[in-house]
Amino acid sequence: MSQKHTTPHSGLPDDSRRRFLNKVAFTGLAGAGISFGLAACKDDTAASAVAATTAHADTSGAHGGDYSVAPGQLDTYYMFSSAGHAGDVRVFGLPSGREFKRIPVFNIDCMIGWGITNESKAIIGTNPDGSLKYHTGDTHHLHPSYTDGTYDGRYLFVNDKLNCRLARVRLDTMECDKITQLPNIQGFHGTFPDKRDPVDPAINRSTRVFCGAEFSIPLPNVGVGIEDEAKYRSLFSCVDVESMEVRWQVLIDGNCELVASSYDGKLAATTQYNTEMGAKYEDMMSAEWDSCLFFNIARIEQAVRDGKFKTYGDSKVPVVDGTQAANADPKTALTCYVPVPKNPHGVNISPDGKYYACAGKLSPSASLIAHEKVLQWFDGNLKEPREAVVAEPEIGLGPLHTAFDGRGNAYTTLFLDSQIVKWSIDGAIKSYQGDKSVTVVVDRLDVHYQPGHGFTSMGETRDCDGKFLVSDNKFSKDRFLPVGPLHPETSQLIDISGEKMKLVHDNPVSSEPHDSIIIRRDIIKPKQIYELDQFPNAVRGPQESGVFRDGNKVTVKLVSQAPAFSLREFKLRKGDEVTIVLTNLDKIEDLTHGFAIERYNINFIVNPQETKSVTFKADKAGVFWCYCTHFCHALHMEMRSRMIVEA
Ligand code: K7E
Ligand code: RUQ
Ligand code: CUA
Ligand code: CA
Repeated sequence: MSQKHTTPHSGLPDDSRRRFLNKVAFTGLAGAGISFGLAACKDDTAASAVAATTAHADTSGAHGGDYSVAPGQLDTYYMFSSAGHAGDVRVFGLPSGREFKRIPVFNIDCMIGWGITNESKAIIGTNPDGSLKYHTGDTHHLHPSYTDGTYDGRYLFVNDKLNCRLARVRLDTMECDKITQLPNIQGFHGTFPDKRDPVDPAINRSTRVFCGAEFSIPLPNVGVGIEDEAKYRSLFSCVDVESMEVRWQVLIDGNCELVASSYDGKLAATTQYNTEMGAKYEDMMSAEWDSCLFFNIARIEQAVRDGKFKTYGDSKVPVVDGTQAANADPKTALTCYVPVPKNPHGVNISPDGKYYACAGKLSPSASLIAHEKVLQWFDGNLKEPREAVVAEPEIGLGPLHTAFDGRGNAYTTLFLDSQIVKWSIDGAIKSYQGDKSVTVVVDRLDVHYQPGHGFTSMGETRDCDGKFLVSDNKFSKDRFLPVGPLHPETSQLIDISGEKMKLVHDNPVSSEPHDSIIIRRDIIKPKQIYELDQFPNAVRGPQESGVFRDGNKVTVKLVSQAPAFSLREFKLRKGDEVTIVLTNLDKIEDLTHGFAIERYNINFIVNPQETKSVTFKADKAGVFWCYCTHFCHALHMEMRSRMIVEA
């Protein structure tokens, strides 16, 4: 199997389409009045050096070669992806790219009954009248909990940028079990759990989740102080892994975007593209320099314990002061603002814990910040925060997110160039120190088209294995059969085990994954069957089923056992407030039943040994068939009950 590598300069048919997209992107930027000397980088310097080496067919045997997963075989990795404004989380297998499951989180899902059952409504949150508080969400960043610097298979945390919520997904059931709303902020974007406690060495696992707020708002946001945009603020938040309560927040200058956490637990980082604190995009990109902002976790928590905080509005969450003016002395500072070129976006820590790579939309470079040097600054041993930057290679246009292979290379997505650029960390550091003989950019691969995140197998852990990179591309354009105006996106699997990156295959993905993580399959230990006792309202057998009336409040308890529900029928009166409690008594793996009520807008499933409930008003008289929606048995169609509502 040989793989053709193309370059932006190769003149292959592919080229014109790539250029078209580039031009569109540039026109937009030019219209915005940007000039930052990108032309040199684009056509001649960095790119052409690599063009010479990539414009040939790869016949090297460096790559494994066989990526197929034969029928009946299992994938070697799980890939968990966010879903953007679809609001869910998706589970795929790699290397096949097959989609296994969508985990509803902030969206409503009529198959599972997410947003319909009482249990899911309690997690999502309801208004006093019982209606759902939110029906929408926007998931961007998901990261699992860590123990000893690697994934422990407990939880996955995912953000909702739209309504500022953090959700926790249990990895054994792959279901969301908690959602917390963050106060005092808007545009909750970057999300990352910590990897150990900064102080207590016995706590070598995630106990906090860090959350970056991108949009600034008046504090408190209650309709006063709206005119004075200069007073809008953004906060950085910390949520407790177990209780999911917000522990503390930090008031900062500028905004937060993406978030990273250190392996030693001492620091969290966030990129800041709006150090200008502008309310219009022209203002947000007016400064040549923005920042990567570091938080000293131990000092922040000490300040909270010492009572050095305030609160805003109704929120009880302690807010400490991380502004520059209040943190001028490094030895007591809670925050360190490291200047980086304009409008950075991604920030990712290398698997050895030494470097943060951050890169942005409006500079063709990546900045490499040394973890040790930031700690030195906090100790008072580094003059300027900028001295923590140890490399700043020019890598191409529109660099966004960086991934690692554990062999000293970084892989940055180039949104405008539609490429993955592989660069040497060591080479970049030497080059920054003045050694012009070193190679910094070692490979480039075209992707199709306009990548957002790129991420590698186990790449955000100490167990980074350097086997695969997936590029999640925002545009698929001509890569798949057209399906109307809304195209899928392209998720491309790339073998990074050899010297040169090799494109393995394309998968269409429904909009819109942002970040994903690739986990070795042995880490995830999914449950096949629930335990009856997990559910306090479980109906333990047909003998417990029946209709229980208390005035006009009626509870209907029933069980499912293929191919029947324990009640063939149940009688109600029009106007009753009905709660249906259904336990699936089947114990066989994969034997799920559904429960849907005609005309009543009720639909949910119960997995083996699971209990769910729904509450609604019996506002229509008549006979309404309740049927099993989930194919379960040869008599699945016959698996029904009758809801009789008397006038
Ligand atoms: Cu670059 Cu929300 Cu991670 Cu999208 S963000 S791609
Ligand atoms: S029935 S097997 Cu609707 Cu044809 Cu499904
Ligand atoms: Cu039970 Cu289908
Ligand atoms: Ca800026």
